[in-house]
Amino acid sequence: MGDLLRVIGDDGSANPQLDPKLSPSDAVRLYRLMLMERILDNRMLGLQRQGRIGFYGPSVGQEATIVAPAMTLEGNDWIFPQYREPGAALARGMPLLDLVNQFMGNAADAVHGRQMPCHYVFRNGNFMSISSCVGTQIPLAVGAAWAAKIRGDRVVTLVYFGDGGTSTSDFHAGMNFAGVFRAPTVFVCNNNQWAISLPVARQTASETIAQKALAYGFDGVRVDGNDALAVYRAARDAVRRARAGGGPTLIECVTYRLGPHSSSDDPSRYRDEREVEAWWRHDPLTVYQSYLRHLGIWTEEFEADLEKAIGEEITEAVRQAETNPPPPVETLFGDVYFQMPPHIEEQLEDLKRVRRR
Ligand SMILES: Cc1ncc(C[n+]2csc(CCOP(=O)(O)OP(=O)(O)O)c2C)c(N)n1
Ligand SMILES: [Mg+2]
Repeated sequence: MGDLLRVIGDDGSANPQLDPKLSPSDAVRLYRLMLMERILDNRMLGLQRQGRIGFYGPSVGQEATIVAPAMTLEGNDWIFPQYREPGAALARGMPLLDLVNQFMGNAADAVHGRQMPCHYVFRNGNFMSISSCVGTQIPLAVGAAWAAKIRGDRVVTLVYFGDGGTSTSDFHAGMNFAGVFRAPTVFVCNNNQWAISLPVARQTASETIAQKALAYGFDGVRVDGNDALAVYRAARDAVRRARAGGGPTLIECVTYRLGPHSSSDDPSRYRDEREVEAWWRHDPLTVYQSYLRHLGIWTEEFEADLEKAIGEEITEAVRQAETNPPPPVETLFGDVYFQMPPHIEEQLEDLKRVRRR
């Protein structure tokens, strides 16, 4: 359990025993989604600094951990995200424009600007709404899986959470319940070594996070979270096992948060830049590029074309999103009551009067 699962070797070849053998189109799709997430992060942080979006939580360094598990799911499966998974939402088919509308909290945002930026939802892709509260998505994923099992649906739920999330009582409740009821849930822990300013060594005294699964009666695997093929392989096996009635799996993806916790954080205040530099040498995009190069797919020209296409796609989404007005203030009153109580109705009328003035 202490060993790290790796598939991509130093020369870019995939270990033949472990290679998930992606089709060439899936292999490229995986890379495109990771690169999209990287470029999107840079652009959105830039927009946040310009005051065009309110807040942003980047996922630089964690792209493999985020995108690969989402790609192993089927259409009826569900994702219960943490808050750093735009690549997973895009993998579920969320239009980029919907994502950017949510970051801007404008009138076209599916959640009407009521959530923090970066707390998106994609109902058509069974991508649950994001909750800031650390760990709350974990028992929800297990409950949904259990419901599916009772109904006899062959549905798997996949839940993302961080190393910090493993210290919550929700982690315990979810893991315990999943173990007892053999819920078809795949637990994906992004162990990015930090929970804002708290290092993982202060989070848990366990040698690994994966080993915690043992106490709940199911398997835990520890994966190089910057090796997209290793993450894919572990997630695919766990999803298959869950779907076949074999119960849950915990996957610990050992990775690193290369950027700040969020646009409101300055990590130079609490961590050594040399640690960050060391992890940049194991950048999941570079690791995966070496695999694609080994396959004869990746060239500098391929990269340049892809970066250009993604850049243009984002520019266009931002342009369109910025043509949308803010949500009308009256929407504050919507979507809560089936029948609005009189005192709330009165407040709405007051608001309209004030606005007319
Ligand atoms: C219940 C709860 N406590 C504290 C916070 C403040 N908070 C937001 S993110 C975070 C750290 C989470 O770390 P981790 O689970 O490792 O996820 P990461 O941000 O590293 O992806 C904290 C403490 C919160 N949102 N909810
Ligand atoms: Mg963390």
